Amino acid sequence: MTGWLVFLNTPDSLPLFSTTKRAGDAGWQDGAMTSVSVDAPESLAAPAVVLTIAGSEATGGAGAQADLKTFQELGVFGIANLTCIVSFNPKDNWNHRFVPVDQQVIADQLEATTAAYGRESGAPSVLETVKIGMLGSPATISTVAGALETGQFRNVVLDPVLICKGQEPGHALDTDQALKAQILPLATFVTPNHFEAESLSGLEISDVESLKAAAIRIHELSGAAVLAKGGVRLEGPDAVDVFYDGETLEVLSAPKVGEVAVSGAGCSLAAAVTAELAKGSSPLEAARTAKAFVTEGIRNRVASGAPFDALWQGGAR
Ligand code: PXL
Repeated sequence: MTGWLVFLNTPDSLPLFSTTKRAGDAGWQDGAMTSVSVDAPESLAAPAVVLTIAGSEATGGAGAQADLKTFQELGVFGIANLTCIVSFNPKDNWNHRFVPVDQQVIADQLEATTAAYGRESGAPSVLETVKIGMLGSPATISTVAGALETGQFRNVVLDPVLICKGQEPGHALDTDQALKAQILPLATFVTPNHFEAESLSGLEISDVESLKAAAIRIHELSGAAVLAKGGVRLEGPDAVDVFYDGETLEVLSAPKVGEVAVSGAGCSLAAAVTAELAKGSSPLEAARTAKAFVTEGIRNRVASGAPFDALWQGGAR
């Protein structure tokens, strides 16, 4: 097969390499481009393709940015469709400034992604695994639920972001209720933190036994595999999470790294589960790998001028 090295007509642009596009393909006839034929391998292994439907968090610790970095580290091709933009406010105690993306723009992103990588797209690696992060409003929840209801996704990993670090609980009850009613039943894997596990299960969680009870309850409510995170919230030397999928109940435990939650840990955990499921792991294997990935990311966390550290996805390298 022949590939094409393409140079844009700007002196300092980098060469772009494609093994699948040919000079005559639509979009490659622009007079601003010149192309040179080079040899390319006969076939390239197509990486698994995954999508995150999530918010942007401007400082790069959480949200879609954390998801994409996790996907890249774990060897899958990551796509992000943005639902909102969060900019912490350093002049107001680093509280969240939240701007939703227009519903039509969310729908447009989903349409483009499905056309490029969905079941009907002809892509060598079909997009069947999606992670749902921060949705932020009932309107966005309805738009995203509509996309999930088309049945194009085999794995739907839900990080049920009910509240971000620093936010007051219960600030947006209508959003929380819409998430429980419309998205939770469509999930195949859910990763609630301590607060979210209490909210979804209706149970108080104070130790490993109550975390197990909550994981079982959330599985009963959703039918999904559950990875309920005790994190730094439960007392003791270890960060303890509970996995339950209706058959296997397993406590995943790793020594705590500090006593303060790190930004992006929840996003990266769910993104790592997503990547591993897309590569063919079982839910339990995906949970174990994700826990190890996040533990290393926290161990190698990144400090900044913000009053919280960010997980480093390269920590496991
Ligand atoms: O960590 C939860 C989270 C998810 N997504 C976005 C966020 C946050 C927390 O700040 O901003 C976009």
